[in-house]
Amino acid sequence: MSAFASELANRQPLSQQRLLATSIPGPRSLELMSRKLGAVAAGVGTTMPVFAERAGGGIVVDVDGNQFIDLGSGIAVTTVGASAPRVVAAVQEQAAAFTHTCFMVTPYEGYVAVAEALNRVTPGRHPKRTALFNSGAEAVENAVKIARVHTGRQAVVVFDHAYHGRTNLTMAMTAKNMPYKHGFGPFASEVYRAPLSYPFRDGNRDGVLAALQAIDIIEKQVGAAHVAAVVIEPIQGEGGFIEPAGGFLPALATWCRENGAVFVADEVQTGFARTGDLFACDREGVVPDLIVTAKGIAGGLPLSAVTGRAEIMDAVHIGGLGGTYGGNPLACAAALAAIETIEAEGMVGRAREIEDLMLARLRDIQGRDSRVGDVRGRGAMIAVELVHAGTDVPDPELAKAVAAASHQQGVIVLTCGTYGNVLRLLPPLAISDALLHDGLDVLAAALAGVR
Ligand code: PLZ
Repeated sequence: MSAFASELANRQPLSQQRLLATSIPGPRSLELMSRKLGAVAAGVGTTMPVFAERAGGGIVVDVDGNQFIDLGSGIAVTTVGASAPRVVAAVQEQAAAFTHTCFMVTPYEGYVAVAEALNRVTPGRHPKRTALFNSGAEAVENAVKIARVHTGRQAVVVFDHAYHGRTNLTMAMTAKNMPYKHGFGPFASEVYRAPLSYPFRDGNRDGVLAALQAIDIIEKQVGAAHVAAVVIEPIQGEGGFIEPAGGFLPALATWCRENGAVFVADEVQTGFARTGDLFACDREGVVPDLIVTAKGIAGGLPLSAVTGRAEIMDAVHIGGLGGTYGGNPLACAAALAAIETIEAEGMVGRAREIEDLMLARLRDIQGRDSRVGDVRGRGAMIAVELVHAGTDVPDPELAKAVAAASHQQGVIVLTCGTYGNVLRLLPPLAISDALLHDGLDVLAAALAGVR
């Protein structure tokens, strides 16, 4: 064992409690932040004012020894926990064997094993194939490439409030201008936007009706014969944790099947037990033609995938898909360990327990505070939409103030939403109930403290 490996083995497990050792940010974080300002491009922002040193379970420790409750999972990535034991061991072993050969040059088993695992666990029992990439955006782009070749069509339909990434094609697919698109045009063509079912704001709980409205726009403004793919997040992430009304997704999937379009589920944020199902599509039994995954797939290592019907995936000519790092061996080892962890630790069930705990606490707060317009979400993907008291007018300043106050008290919480007025809770599934309660106490106090 190397000195470093034995040091790691001897490390104390992280104590699972919130701890404020200094003011937030502490002196070492302040120093690092000033170095960041001098060295890192200004366009790369940070949510928290502190720098991380260690993380595990439901805790992130900063460089000043403060321990934060993690209600963000690095934006829904460390679902199995940061430094989950199986992931750490698998990556260490793989790093010692080889770090890279390039699958397109000298293939290796890990990539194939991840493809087999994804073909097994994603919705639908039909023959499937998988291709691996590095980021969510890259996988979304590849899903579009595959759908275009398979259909011989060009149009891509996306939805209001959608988020699909920051590359040129995915910026076009993303709805929100600031900060994602502002000044970065021109954007890719043949991307069309349809209305989304957003029960809190459109007041319509009939998902089939909402789907018919979207389909009407698709047929009238794009033309069914031109649609290569309909790409949708089953529960929207950055757009505000918007869960479409029941029936919306199945109706769209059916329309795609009847009209020769490829139905693509972007499960980059919702995948891998996050929503209390292995995939969010599972809840209504929707079987997407292609499913895009990333984030929770590999316990924090960069990996993404497109998985789908063999006849669609295999439509692309040899050499048409790839990339230097796609399916990097360390990331593949991590993914196999993360999937094993989710299955062995019963993490789908754990996500449902977290849902029950968080929804009960948040609905209680909602009952006492008319600035909480909506509490929604599934599993460990729960949102609080904040509004001006008693109205449905978004209150982004309140969301910002509550998040900042929570950060000061040692809780990592993120905001999202087209209007920036949604607090989103995305704890790792490895978090304890005690930490969740403590984190929600802090959140409740922060909300009560901002008037
Ligand atoms: N599709 C549904 O949620 C990434 C973005 C954070 P990448 N969401 C976090 C930020 O501000 O950049 C995301 C997603 C959905 C695609 C993506 C893109 O995934 O791995 O960030 O490229």
